[in-house]
Amino acid sequence: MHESIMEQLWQTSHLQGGNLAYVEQLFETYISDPNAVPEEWRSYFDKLPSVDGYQGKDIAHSAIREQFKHISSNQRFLASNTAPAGAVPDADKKQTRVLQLINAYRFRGHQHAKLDPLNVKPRELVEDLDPAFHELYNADNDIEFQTGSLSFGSETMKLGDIIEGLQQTYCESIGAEYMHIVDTRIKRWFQQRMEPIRSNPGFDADTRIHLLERLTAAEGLEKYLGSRYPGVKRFGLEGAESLIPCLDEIIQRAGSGGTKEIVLGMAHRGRLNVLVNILGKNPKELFDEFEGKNKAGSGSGDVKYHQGFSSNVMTPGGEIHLALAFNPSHLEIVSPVVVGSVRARQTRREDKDGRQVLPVIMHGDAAFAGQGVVMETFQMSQTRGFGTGGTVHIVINNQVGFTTSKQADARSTEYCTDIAKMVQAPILHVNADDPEAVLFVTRMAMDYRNEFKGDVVIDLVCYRRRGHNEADEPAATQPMMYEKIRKLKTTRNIYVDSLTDAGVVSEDLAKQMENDYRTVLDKGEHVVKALVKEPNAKLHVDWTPYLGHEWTAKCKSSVPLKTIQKLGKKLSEVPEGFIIQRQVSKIVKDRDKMTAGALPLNWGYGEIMAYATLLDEGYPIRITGQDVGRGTFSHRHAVLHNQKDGATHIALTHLSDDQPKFELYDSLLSEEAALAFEYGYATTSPSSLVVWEAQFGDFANGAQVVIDQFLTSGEHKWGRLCGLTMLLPHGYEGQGPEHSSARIERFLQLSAEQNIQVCVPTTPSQVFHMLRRQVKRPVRKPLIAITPKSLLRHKEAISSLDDLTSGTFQTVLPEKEPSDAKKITRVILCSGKVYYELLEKKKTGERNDTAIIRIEQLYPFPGEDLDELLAGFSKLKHAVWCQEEPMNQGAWYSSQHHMRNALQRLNPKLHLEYAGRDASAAPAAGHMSVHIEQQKKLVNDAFEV
Ligand SMILES: Cc1ncc(C[n+]2csc(CCOP(=O)(O)OP(=O)(O)O)c2C)c(N)n1
Ligand SMILES: [Mg+2]
Repeated sequence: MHESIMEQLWQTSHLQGGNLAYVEQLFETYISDPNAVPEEWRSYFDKLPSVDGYQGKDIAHSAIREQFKHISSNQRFLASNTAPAGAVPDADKKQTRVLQLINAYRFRGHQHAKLDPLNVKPRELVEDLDPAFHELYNADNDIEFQTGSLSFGSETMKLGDIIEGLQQTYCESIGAEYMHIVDTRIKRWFQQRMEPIRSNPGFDADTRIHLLERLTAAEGLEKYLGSRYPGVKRFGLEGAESLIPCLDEIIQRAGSGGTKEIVLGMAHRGRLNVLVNILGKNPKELFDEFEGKNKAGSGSGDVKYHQGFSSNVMTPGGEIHLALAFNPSHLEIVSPVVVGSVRARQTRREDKDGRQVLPVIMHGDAAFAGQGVVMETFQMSQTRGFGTGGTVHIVINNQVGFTTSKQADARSTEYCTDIAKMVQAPILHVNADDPEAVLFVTRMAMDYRNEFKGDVVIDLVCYRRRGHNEADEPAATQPMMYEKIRKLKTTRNIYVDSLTDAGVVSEDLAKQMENDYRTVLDKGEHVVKALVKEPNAKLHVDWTPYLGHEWTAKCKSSVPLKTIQKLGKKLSEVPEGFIIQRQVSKIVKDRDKMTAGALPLNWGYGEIMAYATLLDEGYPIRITGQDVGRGTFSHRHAVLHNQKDGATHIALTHLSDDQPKFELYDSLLSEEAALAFEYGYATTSPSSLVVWEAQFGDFANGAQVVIDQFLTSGEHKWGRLCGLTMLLPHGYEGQGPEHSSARIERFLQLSAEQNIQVCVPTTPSQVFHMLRRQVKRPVRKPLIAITPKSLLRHKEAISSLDDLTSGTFQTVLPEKEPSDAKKITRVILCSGKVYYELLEKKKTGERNDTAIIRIEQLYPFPGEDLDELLAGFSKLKHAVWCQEEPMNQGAWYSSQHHMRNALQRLNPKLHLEYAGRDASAAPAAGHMSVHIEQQKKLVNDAFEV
C-alpha cells in the first residue's frame, strides 16, 4: 500500500531517480515540524509503521530509510520498464550508502574541518564521515556512483573522487554548519556556493595582494603599538588579524550591494585596530590617547578601547557611513544597542528589507557563549518590532576568555556559536590562518544576508598571541597553548610564504608593504585609503539643536482645543464593519465623551492624546514593551482588535495622510535586550519620542546593565545624548514584594549632573505634558517616568480639557483646592499615588491645618518651584516626607537633602520628619492584611509625626 503512494509522490517530486537525500531531508523536516512538508508527504510519513520498542528518531529514520531504498529502486525499475525484482541489488544498496555519505559530510563535515590554527583541542572522531561506517571500502573507490544532489558538476563520479571533493569542500579550512536550517532552498544555496568549487574560490592575484595588504595593516598596527607603547593595555588583535580583511570585505561588498550605512559593535579585542585600519581614525589621535595627551571634555570620558567612532568610506557602490558603537566593559550588551540603532536608521530611510543599513557585530568566543543577552538579541532578529533583515556576526574565537580555555569550564555546547542555531542562522567556521578561506566565507555570509534577510555567523577560529591584555602573562594559566603559540608564524607570514611560493608576490614586495605601512604610521597619517575626507552631510543626523540646554528649558506643551477635538474624533474612528470587544468599546466611547467635555479625562486619555498631538506636530513615535498595545492594566488600548476576524486597527497611525510614523510593538519577553535596543534607537533618532514600558516597574532591573552603563552614564562617558522614556508602573497596592516597586531609589541614586529625569506624574494632564515636553524641549535626557496602576482609574486622578489646552508639566503640585495658606502649620511632601490617600485622610479628618504638596519631578530636584509653593506658609511648624516605600527605598535617602534645603530656606528651624514603612529587605509585604495595616499607619503618621 505504501509503495503506491510512494510512487505517486516520486512522480510529483521534482527530484527523481532515487534521490534519497531529498526524501531524507523531507523526513528530517517532517520530524521537527510535520506541518512544514507538503500534505501528501505528511500523510505518507504519518502512515509509516512505528518501530517496536524504539522511540529515537534515528532508529525510526533508518527504518524508514530501508523503505525508501526499496521503493526508490523499484521506482527506477518502473522508469526503465523493468519488472521490480524481489531483492535490492548490491549496486543499489551501495548507491544509497554513497548518498548517505554525502549527506554525512554536509551535516558533520565541519567536525573534521581543519579549523584550529593551534590544533590543540582533540576533535571527536565522527563515525559517519568514515566510508566504512557506510559499508564503503577502498575497493569501491573506482566505482562510478550517481552524485544525487551533490553540486560537483557531474551526475556520476567515482567514489574516490566524491570523497576527495567532499573533504575539500567540507573538511579543509571551512566548516560550514547549515544543515540545521529547515528551508531546503537555503541548504541548496550553500551547497551550490561551496560544492562546485570545493570551497576554494581561487582568487586572482589582485585580490590576494589586497588581502596581504590588509593583513599587513592589521599586523603592522599591533607591532607598532607594541614597540612604541610596550606593556600598555590595548587588547591586541594578534592571532586574529584576519578580522581586518573580513571587515574590509563586508564593507566593500555591502557598499556594492547598495548599503549606505553600517553600524558596528565590538568589545575590547582588536578595537584599536578596527578604529585605525577600518574606520580610518587618525593614528595620531590614538597615539595621543596612549600618551595621555587627550584633553578632558565635559564629562568623565572613557578609556580608549571603549570609544566609538564614525566615518565615511568609498566603495564601488558609493559612499558608505560607518558607525562603531560606544561600548561599556560589559560584554555583549552592545549587541542589542547596535541592532536598535540600525533599526532607527532603517526607519528613517524607509529601508524595509534592510538592504540600506547593515548591523555587524563582533563577539569574543567566551562572551558569545556565556552572556544571556546574546540569546535575547537573536530572538529579536526576525520579529516585527526589532528585526533588521539580519545581522552579520563575527566571533573572534581565540579559544580563550581571559584565563578560561577549557571547554568543560566555558560552555556546555560544542561550539561557542551554537546559540545562533536557535534562529537557524548559518554558522561558517573558518580557520583564521587561511585568509582566503576567510574572504570566501565573508562573501558567502554577506550574500546570504542579502538573499535571505537573516542573521549569519562567521566563526573566525584563531588564537590570542599574548595574554588577555599586554600586561598579562598567559603561560601562567595556559602553558600548553602558549608553547604552541610561541612557535607559530603569524597569519601574515604564513600568507606571505604561500604567495611567494605561488609567485604572486616577491619577498621584496611583501617587505615593502610592511615598511610603507610603518612609514604612514610614523607620520601619524590616516591609513584607510578609501576614507572620504569630506563626508556627505546627508548621511548624518544633526544633534546640534539639542546641545547645551539646561533641563529648565521651556516649551509649549499645551494644545489648542480645536486640535484635541480633531484628533479625538480620529481616535475613535474604526474601519467599517470593525467590531470592538464590549469593554474596549466602552473605553473608546468614553474617550469620545472626554473629547466632548462630557466626562473628565482619565489617564489613558491624557497619554494617548499626548501621542496624537505629538504625531500631529510631526514627531515620530515608537513604543515597545511587553503588552504595550493594550497596556498591562488595560488603560491604553492603542491597538483595537476586530472581534470578527482578529484584524487590528491602530488609530494613531490613521490621523492624517502625511503624519509621521507611529510604531507600537508588543515586545518579546525581554528587558535587557529590549531596553538596550531602545537605547540604541533613541540615540540614533533625536526627533522621535521613544518609549519603553516595563510590564511592572520591578522588571526594569533585568535591564540594570543598560540603565547603569548606558542610560545614566552614556552622555558623561561618551557625549551621546539620549531622549528615551521609560514607563515604570509603581505603587503599593498589596500585590506583594514583586509588583509594587519600580525601585525609584536606584534611579535616584544614579542621578547626578542632570543626567536623567525622574518624574512621578499623578494626573492625566501631567502625563500629557510630561510626554510632550520630552520631545518638545530641545533637551535630550532619559526620562524615568514612574507611572501608576490604581490611579489609572482613580476617580480623583482626573483632568479637564482646560488642563491640556493650557499649562505645562508642573514639577511640584499643590492640592487641587488648596487650604488657606495662613492656616497651614503642617506640610506633607510626597510623590505618586499616596497623595490621593493623604488627601482622603485630610478631608475626613478635616485637617485644614495641613497642606499636601506633590513632588512630581524628583530629579533634577525642582528646588525653586518648591520654594514658591512653600512661600505662603508663614505659620509652618511641621514638615513631613511621606512615602509608601520602606525607609531604605523610595526617595527618602536620595532626596531628603533637597527638601531640607527648601525648608531651611523658608525657616531655618524647620525639620523634615519621615512617615513611611520601616526599612525592609523586600520592597513590600506579601500579605494584603499587613499591607493595609502598614499603609494606614504611614498615612496617619504623616498627619501626626
Ligand atoms: C559581562 C562581563 N563580565 C565579565 C567581564 C570581564 N571580562 C573582560 S574580557 C573577559 C574575557 C572575554 O573573553 P572572550 O569573550 O573570549 O574575548 P577575548 O578577550 O578572548 O577576545 C572577561 C571575563 C566583562 N567585561 N563583561
Ligand atoms: Mg576569547
